[in-house]
Amino acid sequence: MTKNKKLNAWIEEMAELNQPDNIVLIDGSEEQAEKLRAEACASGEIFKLNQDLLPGCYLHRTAVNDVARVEHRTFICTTNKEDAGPNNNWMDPQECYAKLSKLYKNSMRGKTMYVIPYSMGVVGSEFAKNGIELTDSIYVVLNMIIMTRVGSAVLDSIGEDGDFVKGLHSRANMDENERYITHFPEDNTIWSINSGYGGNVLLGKKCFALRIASYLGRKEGWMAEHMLILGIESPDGNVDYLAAAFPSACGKTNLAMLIPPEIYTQKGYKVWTVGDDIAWLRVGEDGRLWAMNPENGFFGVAPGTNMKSNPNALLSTKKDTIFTNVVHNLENNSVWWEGLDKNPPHNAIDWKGNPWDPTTSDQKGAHPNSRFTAPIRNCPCVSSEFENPKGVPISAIVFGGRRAKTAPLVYQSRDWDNGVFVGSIMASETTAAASGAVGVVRRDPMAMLPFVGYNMGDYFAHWLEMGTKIKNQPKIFNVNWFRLTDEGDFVWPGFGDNFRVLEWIMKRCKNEVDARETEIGYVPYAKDINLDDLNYEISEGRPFNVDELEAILSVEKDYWIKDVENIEEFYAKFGSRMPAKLLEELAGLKSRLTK
Ligand code: OXD
Ligand code: MN
Repeated sequence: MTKNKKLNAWIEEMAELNQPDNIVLIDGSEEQAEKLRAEACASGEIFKLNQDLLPGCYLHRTAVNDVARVEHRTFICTTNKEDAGPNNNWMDPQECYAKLSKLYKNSMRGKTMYVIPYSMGVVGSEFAKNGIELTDSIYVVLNMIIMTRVGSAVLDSIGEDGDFVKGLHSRANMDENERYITHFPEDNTIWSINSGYGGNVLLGKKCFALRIASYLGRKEGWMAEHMLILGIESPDGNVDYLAAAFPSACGKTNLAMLIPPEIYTQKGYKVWTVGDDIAWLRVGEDGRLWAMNPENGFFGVAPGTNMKSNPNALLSTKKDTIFTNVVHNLENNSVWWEGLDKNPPHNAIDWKGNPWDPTTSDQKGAHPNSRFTAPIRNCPCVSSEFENPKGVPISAIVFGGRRAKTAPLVYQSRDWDNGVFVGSIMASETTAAASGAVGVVRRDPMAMLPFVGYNMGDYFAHWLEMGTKIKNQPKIFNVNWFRLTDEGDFVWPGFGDNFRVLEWIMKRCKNEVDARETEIGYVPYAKDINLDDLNYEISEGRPFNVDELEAILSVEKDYWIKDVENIEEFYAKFGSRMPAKLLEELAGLKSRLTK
């Protein structure tokens, strides 16, 4: 089937196991993609939307029991359990292969197995990596064509003896009790079964570009991170880049495509998007840290996306996009979701496939995790450097979380090691919107808890080790857009106004502004965050002002002392794999707070 013997043998072996009726190689051509779209429309797997309103756009609905990533069914299979660490579910590789082989057996009978050659990064470039995904789903093929670079050019780049990550996906019988998302980092292999949901089946994304890539990065001296990448253009035309990690539901996609307040755009400031979810970071020849986005599309959450919250994301979905689990508006054969606008359709089908009318139904029309899969090239603010195979040089790394009180609006770490500590203690509090208790602190180091393909203690050590290799280190910051008043209102306006904080961060990187040294790091003086033209009412009749700013820049020791206890418990889970340096950082923080 290809020039690569190892690849051919593996395809044969997987076909023998799954017994598809046909095998089709995805060549990346528009003709082939169009044929597959027609086939999927005919079978009801996707629906063609109004091509005048949404050219090239389709709608898909997953099974109702299959709407999100399944962390409890996600496994890292390393020879030694310790290497997967307490942050991962573990299975012995041979045991897992044997167990899943039974589930895959004959699972593609009567179906076609598609062979998708794909590249994470610009095809054939030095920092790109190749993968092959075998799947029985046209929906997966069409999504992979948007999310990655797919086709024959990738096979050419793999050549006769090149390496590739082997991914096998079968929908099998969609039994959620037999759903497995498994990774074999020692063999560059991913096996996914009984799911059709993006995060579980688009194997280039979380499975390869984070879990397998983080393992490879440690071995090869680079980093795979759950980070957006953006560029800030100043009026003089200079662009500085930052990479930022946030847990889910913290506005990562919004920040990646932020539109600065008018007082800045009038002066000529702009934000350019390089990526919204994943960054691969390497040390460049110039001793700086360079970041590239290995993906080619956005797999964004639809609800809440509108022309106010994120016009660039919404505009990205106006053509060549696949919508999953949103409302099907039968009035004009388009799509709708909660938070799009105030005009829900009355003649519609909800995400479960049932007739839906918002005036009579108390159910949401779109699933809260409904998605759009859109090509990055559609984004009005896509960076000119997006296709640069080397990526962009990073001036600042920004960590963030959702904390009602503890973390100030922004602070800067003392140095790289302290910055690694700041990333390692990242946390979010659960909100009323999420299931489970409200206000519970969930630690999510570097937003990578579900995505590190090995022991988190070793991951921290790798971050520390990388610091020793970067001559011109980026500065490391932490932000918290989510401070609440005692009444539960957001103090900071967020969205585009977050640019005011990014401006301070960039000034710190250029040594253009002073800061106040505190127990946790460097915090801005309130006068140095530009509040010009900021019109925001925290609650009715309570305008945001410099006193409110002072309040959210304060370091509240009692909260921090409590947080230290929680961090101590969290660190203890990693036992002897926890780097001594981070334990020292924690002890240092504790002693500064209790002095
Ligand atoms: C995502 C996630 O879908 O982080 O990007 O869950
Ligand atoms: Mn993500």
